[in-house]
Amino acid sequence: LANLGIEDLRAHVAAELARTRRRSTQLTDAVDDDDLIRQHSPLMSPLVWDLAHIGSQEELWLVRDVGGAPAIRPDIDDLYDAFQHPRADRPQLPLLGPAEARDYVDTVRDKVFDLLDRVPLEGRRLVAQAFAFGMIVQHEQQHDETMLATHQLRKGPPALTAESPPPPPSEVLPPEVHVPGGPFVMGTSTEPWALDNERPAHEVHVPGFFIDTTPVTNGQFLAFIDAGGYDDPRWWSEVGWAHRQRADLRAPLFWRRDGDHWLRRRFGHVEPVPPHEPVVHVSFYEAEAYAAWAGRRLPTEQEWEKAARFDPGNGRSRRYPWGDADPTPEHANLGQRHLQPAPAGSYPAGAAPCGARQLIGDVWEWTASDFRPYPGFSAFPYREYSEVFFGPDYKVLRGGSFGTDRAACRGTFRNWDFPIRRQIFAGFRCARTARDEEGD
Ligand code: AVJ
Ligand code: FE
Repeated sequence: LANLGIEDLRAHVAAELARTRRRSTQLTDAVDDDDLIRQHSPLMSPLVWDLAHIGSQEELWLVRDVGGAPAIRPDIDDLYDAFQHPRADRPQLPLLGPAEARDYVDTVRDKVFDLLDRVPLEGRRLVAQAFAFGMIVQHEQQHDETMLATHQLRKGPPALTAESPPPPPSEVLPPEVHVPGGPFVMGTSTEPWALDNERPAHEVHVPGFFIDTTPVTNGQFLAFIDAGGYDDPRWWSEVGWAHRQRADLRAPLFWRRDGDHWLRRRFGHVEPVPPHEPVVHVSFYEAEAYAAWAGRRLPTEQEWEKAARFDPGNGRSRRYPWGDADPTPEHANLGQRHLQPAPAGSYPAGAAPCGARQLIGDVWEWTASDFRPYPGFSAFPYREYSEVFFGPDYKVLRGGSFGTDRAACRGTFRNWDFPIRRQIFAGFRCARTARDEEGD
């Protein structure tokens, strides 16, 4: 992207906007109007809110800010401001109906395509102007993942279809891989569409550690359940145990015991829990408890990024585990192509230099770290994107899931959520500090 000429950049942005809108349309056309305006869980907005919010942000950031054009619908700004209304309250608002919301996002998009043809994307303004378009693509993609989570919470017959992921290669992988101690460059100052919280690039010193080759699987997580892990406060932090008690947690969200085995609900299908698939829909607290039971811990965000990006051959940090090339379907399970994680050990072409697999795609991975600014952080373009979330309340998740688009996922990408959250497509892998005799 950084090396594209201006016309190529315009064409790239136009193609990404169109590709993203096709996904939003699929997610909202898959159900009827009743279903679009209904709230499927107090944790989520009605789908029709997400759709009009996508248009509203696009109007604010592109049509008005970049284009300097007058407002199309100044009357609805407040309805679609996520800070004004918590998700649980959104169904009570006088929202645009499904037909109005579709008309609105189409109107905004027409103006954005006009703007894209005439906006100067060269010189000093290129970075800010092009970034605004990239940010809007990513924003819509993020809401497409949120809408996918709403689909997962929705009761009733399946509305979405997708191919199963390919089977994993039949090799025996080591359970963990080593990452050498020493400095590495975390974050980025050059990735064109990186958001403010991924910036700037900075050197960090990370002592040697081991990290799981793959995310923790359902089969491994079942062993924790069978060993009474949910009933043993030894494995849980104090706040984690309090939450486990209050919320009566006994298994990942969407699991149900059926005699002596477990079933899970996945986009309207009920099926036996597949043992080789990465576990998904667990909170940070459950991930932390599993790791303690396994005699290990969650990786810090620094460890995760070093495992994913550090190339010991030349000391550089890669854009992705496999190198600097943009993701393809051979590298990672991204983009809602498959509506489930691929079995552990899949995607050998996406392996990191350390040997870890599936760091990008499949499931978001909880890290041990709070969401904090990097040294030298500066909010861009708004404090509300990241800065207001910094602090101890949110934990960082890395790597993206099967529901994340490649435009909204990089080796440097940082997601964050409350540690109790389970409706997101989150799993984890474990780590441990290298002992002295294991070298650094
Ligand atoms: C980065 C995924 C936590 O969905 O709350 C969407 C992204 N910000 N609209 C979210 C976002 C504003 C954000 N996450
Ligand atoms: Fe948003």
